[in-house]
Amino acid sequence: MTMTAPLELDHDNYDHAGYVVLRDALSPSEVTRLRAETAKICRGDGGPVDGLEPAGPAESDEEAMRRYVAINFPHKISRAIRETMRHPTIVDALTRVIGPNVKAMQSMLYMKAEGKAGQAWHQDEHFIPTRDRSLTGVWIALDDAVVDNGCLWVLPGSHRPGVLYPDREHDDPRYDCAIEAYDFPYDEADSVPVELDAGSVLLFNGYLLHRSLPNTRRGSFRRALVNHYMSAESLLPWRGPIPDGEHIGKFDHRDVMLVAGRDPYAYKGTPDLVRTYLRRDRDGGCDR
Ligand SMILES: O=C(O)CCC(=O)C(=O)O
Repeated sequence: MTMTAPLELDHDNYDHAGYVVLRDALSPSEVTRLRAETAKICRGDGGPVDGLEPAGPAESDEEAMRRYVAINFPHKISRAIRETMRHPTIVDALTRVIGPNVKAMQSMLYMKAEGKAGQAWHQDEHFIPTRDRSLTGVWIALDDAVVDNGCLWVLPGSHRPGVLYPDREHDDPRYDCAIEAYDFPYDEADSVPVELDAGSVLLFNGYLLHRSLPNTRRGSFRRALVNHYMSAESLLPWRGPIPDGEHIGKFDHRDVMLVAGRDPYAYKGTPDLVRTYLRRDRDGGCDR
């Protein structure tokens, strides 16, 4: 892991807009390593992934990656991903927006090949509720992410009221099966695409409204590693989205990884609860 100089982080702008871009936070070799890891995991050679069919010897890495939109909790099987979650440049920025004590609780690895759906408007705190509103997303581009391959879009400043807007199921074919937020006091016309070069990072507040559109670029992928963090001081009453629907860690989800400072709840331990699994793909229908 290369140690890079801390990047400029304009705190006022982060507080105002709800997000900041860390340009070239990862080196080209770190991106190359994560791309290779993505192919290995999709082939079934990176460790157990619930729902994944191992690729045959005749299948190329591209074919293996094209089969799936995303894999949840890849850090549970991948050292390269755990190391990226502790990347010094990213952790430095996190300590400046969250505080000295920071833990990670989830990772998602997107392949998002051409034709794969995006995700409707949502706020990440809806899915991962912290007690102190410290949830912070770190979206790492592993390919250049632009509008036509389905980069993220944000509604700047939408985190500021600290309100979780209503949500509902939807039938919009542009988006995957996850719920959509609605009835928020922002105009979609004011949203902005966050185009990133591979290796750059979008760091964003857990209340920020964001979405992504489908990948419509011929033959492309829009790979990204997305990790979530919060203050180590907060309990995490998170019903983890594990495939069998069990509610894990009802009051304080502890399958967490400390990335900075100290964990005041270390005495509770960090049980290994969550498994790596394939994200449900709209192609298979949204069984509602
Ligand atoms: O990368 C995407 O397409 C969606 C990611 C997202 O919305 C999230 O991580 O909350």
